[in-house]
Amino acid sequence: MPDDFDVVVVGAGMAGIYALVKLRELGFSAVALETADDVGGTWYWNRYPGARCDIVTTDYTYSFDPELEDEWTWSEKYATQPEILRYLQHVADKHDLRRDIRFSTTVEHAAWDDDTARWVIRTQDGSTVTGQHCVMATGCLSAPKAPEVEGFERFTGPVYFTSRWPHEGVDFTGMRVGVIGTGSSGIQSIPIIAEQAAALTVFQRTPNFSVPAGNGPTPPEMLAALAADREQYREAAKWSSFGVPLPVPTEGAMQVSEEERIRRFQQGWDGGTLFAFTGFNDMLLNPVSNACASEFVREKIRATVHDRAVAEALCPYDFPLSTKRMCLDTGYYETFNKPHVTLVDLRTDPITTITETGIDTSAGSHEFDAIVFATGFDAMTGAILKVDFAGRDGRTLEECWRDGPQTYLGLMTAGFPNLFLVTGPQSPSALSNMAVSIEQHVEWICATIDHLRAARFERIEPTETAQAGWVQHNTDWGDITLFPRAQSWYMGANIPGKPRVFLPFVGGVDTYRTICDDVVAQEYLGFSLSGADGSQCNDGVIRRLQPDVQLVIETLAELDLPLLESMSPSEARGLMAAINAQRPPGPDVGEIVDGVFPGVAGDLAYRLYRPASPGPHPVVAYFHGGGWVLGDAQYDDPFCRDLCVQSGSLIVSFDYRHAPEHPFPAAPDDGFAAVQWLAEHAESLGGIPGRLSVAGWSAGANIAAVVCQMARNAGGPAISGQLLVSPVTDADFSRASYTDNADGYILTKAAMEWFWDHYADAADRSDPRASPLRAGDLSGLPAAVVVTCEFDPLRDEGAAYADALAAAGVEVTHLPQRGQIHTSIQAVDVVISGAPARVEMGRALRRFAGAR
Ligand code: NA7
Repeated sequence: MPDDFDVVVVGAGMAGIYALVKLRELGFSAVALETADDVGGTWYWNRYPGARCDIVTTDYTYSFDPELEDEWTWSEKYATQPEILRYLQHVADKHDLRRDIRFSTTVEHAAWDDDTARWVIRTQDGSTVTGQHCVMATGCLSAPKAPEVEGFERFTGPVYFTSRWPHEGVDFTGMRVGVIGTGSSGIQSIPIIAEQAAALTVFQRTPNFSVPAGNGPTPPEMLAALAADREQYREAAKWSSFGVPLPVPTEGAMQVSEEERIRRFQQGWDGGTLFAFTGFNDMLLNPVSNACASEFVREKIRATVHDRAVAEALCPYDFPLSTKRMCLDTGYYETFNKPHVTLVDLRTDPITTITETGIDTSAGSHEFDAIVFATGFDAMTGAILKVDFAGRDGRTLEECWRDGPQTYLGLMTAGFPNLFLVTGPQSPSALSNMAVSIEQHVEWICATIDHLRAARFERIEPTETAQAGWVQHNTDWGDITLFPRAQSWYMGANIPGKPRVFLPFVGGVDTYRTICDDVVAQEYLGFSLSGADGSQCNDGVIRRLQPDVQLVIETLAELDLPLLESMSPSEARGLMAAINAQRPPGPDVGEIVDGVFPGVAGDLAYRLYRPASPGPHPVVAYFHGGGWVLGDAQYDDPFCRDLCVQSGSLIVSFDYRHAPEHPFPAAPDDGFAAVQWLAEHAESLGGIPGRLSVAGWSAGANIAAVVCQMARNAGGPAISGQLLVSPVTDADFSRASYTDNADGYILTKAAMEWFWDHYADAADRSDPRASPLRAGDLSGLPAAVVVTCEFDPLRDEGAAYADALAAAGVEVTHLPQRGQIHTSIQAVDVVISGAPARVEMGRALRRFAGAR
C-alpha cells in the first residue's frame, strides 16, 4: 500500500513550507516532496555570487507568524541568498516541518484516479504516494532553461549554471571567465565574478534595464513603517498592486512638465527599487511615457560607461522598460569600465559554437578557463509540466496546455480535479511580491480544501466555461499593457517552441485577491464540487468586462453620481460637461476649426477636425451622442480627433437641436440639413466633393442612420457610407440586451427611457425618423459598419439594424465588441481595450471614402 495523505505538496520552498504549516493547522495529513536535500526552493538552488532578493527583504517575508518579525533581523535592504535560505530553514525548524518533508525526492508522474478520488504520485525511485489533493508549490523560476548553445558539451573546462551553483562556491581567481546571459542572475553575478577573474567576457544577447539597488542596511523609514503598525502594513501589502505598499500614482508621465517628469524619475532611480518608475500610472500602458523613462535609463548608462560603443551596446531599445523584469544591480554598468572586462554584443557578433577551449563568435574566438550560464528558466509553466500529469480522462497536462496554460485563476485546471497550483500561470505570481502572493494562494487553497471537507465534497475542478473566461481575461489584461511587445519569459518567448502567451495576471495583487474572494462568495463560481452525497456547480465567468471597462465602472461607482433620470435636462447637461472636462484630450489633429451652418431653425455650431496630412480629404458628417438631450458639436471631441487621425478624413461634428426644448423630429431635420450643407461646402472646407460619409455614436448614430434614409428618399446628397457606433435604432425596450444590461453598465434602461421620454411621444416613436429599424424599406442605403457592445442595452437593436440592412441587400459589417459597454468604445485614451475597434472604425471610413 502506498503512503496516503490528505494532501501531497510538491516542493519545499517558500510556498511548500507555508502550505505545510497551514495544512497542519487545519488538521490535514500532508507530506511535501522535495528534490533538494533541504528546504528553500529558489534560495536553495540559486547560490551564484551576488544572488539577492530584488524586493526589499522586510517585504519579502511571511506574515502568518508575527513572532518571526521579532525573531529575525535582516542585515541588509536586499538580503543575500544565504541569509534568505537561513530564514526559510529557521521557519521550517521553528514549525517542526522537516518530519513532513521527504527530501531528495523528485515527483515524476501523477495520475488522477477518479474511483478513489486520489492523485497517485510516483517519484524518481519508483515509489508511490497518494493524496486526495496535490498542491504544486514548485515555484515560477525553478526549471532551468537548457543551454541551447551549439557545442555546449565540447568545452573541457568547468561550466556553471547560476541556477544550479555548487554549494562549496567557485573561486574564479586568476581565471578567464565567460558569462552568457544578462538577466537578473547575470547582472547580479557579473560585478562579483569580475572582482576575482583575470579576464571576464560577457556575452549579451539583449541588454536589460537595471536600476542601482542602493543596497545597505534596511532604510530606517521602511523599518519605521513596519514597526508603527505591522498588521496595517501587511494588510496594505495584500491590497496593493504589486504586494508592496506603495503610494498609488494618479498621474500619467505626460501629464506633468518634462522637468517634473525627470525629477520623479530621478527620485525613483535614487530609491533603488524595482518600482523606480511606478510613480506614474501609465508606465506600462502608454508607449510615449514608457519611452521617456527608457531614455532616462539609457542616459544613466551612457553617463556611467566610459567607452561610448560599449555604453550604446548596453542600452536596451528592443522592448519597453519593465516589460522584461527590471534588474537591480550593484555596480553592474561600472564593471564595464574595468580593463579586463569585455562585452560581446551577440546581436552583431553571435555565438557560432562552444569549443573545447572557449566560445567562437562570428568575429573571433574567446578562450576561457570557465563558462557561466546565466540563461534563465522555463518560467511559470516549466516546473509544473516537468511532472507528467494525467488527469480525469487520462489526458496529460502537457496536451491540455499545448497552446499555453489553461487555468482558472491560475489555481486549477479543468480535467485535473484537486490539483492546485501555488502562484501558477495566470495569477499575479512573478509580477508581484512572491511572499504576499504565496500566502494568498496557500490560504485560498487550504480554505477550499477545508470547505470540501466541511461540505462533504471529495472533488473540486473548474468548469471549461469558467476557465476559458479566465484565460481570456488574463489575455485581455496583458493586451491593454505594453507587456506583449517584449520577447520575455513573461510571454514564454525565451524558450524555443513555447507558446507565446502572456503568462502572469497583470491586473494587480489587490484586484486578483478581490476576484478570488468573489469566486468563493458566489458559491465557488465556475467550479464543480462533487462527492458521494451529491454535487454543486454554479457555472459562470467571473470577469466578463474588459479590464479597463471594469475599472471605469468601479471608478464612477466610487463617485456616487446622481442617476440621470433623477435630474433635469439642464442638471444632466451640467454634470456631463463636468465629467467630459476631466477626459484625456485625445490625439492631436492637423487643425480644428469651429464654425456655424444653417440648421432648420437657425444657425448651429460645427467643429471641424482636419488631418495633418495634405488635403483635400474625404469628408465625414459626425453626430454626437447624448440621447438627443445632452451635448453639442464638441461633446465627443476625443473620439472625433481619433476618428480623424485613424481615417485620414475631415470630420465635421455637427450640433443639432436638443430635446426636450426641441423634440422629435428637430434632431434628424437638423442632421439632414447639416449633411446637405456639408455636401455643398465640402470643397471650400478642404474636403473632396462627393466623398461624403456619415458617422455617429449612440443617439448620434441614430441621426446618422436616419439621415441616410432621408437622403435616399430625397434623392441626395450622395452618401458613401454610414458608421453607426452603438446606435439607437428602435424604441423597443423588450429586447434581451435591455433585460440583461438594464443596470450596472453606466447606460441603464431607466436612462434610455428618460431620453426617449424627453425626445419623442409614444406615437412618434414608430416613425422611421425616430426608429430607423421601423422603415419599411432599407434597400438602397449606403454601406454600413455597425458597432455594438456586449454590455449595452442598445446592443440587440444595433445588431437587428445590421441584420435588417443586410437582408435588404446593403453591404454591412457588424463589429460586436466583447466586454465593452455603451460608453466605453469611444472613450479614447481611457479604454485602451477599445483601441482595436477604433482602428477598425477608421478603416471603415477609409473604405467608404475609397468606395465613394
Ligand atoms: P533571465 O532574466 O531569463 O535572463 C537570461 C539571460 O540569458 C537573458 O539575458 C537572455 O537573453 C540570455 N540568454 C538566454 N539564452 C541565451 C542563449 N542561448 N544565448 C545567449 N543568451 C541567452 O534569467 P535570470 O536567471 O537572469 O533571471 C530570472 C529571474 O529570476 C529574474 O527576472 C528575477 O525575477 C529572478 P535574452 O533576453 O533572452 O535575449
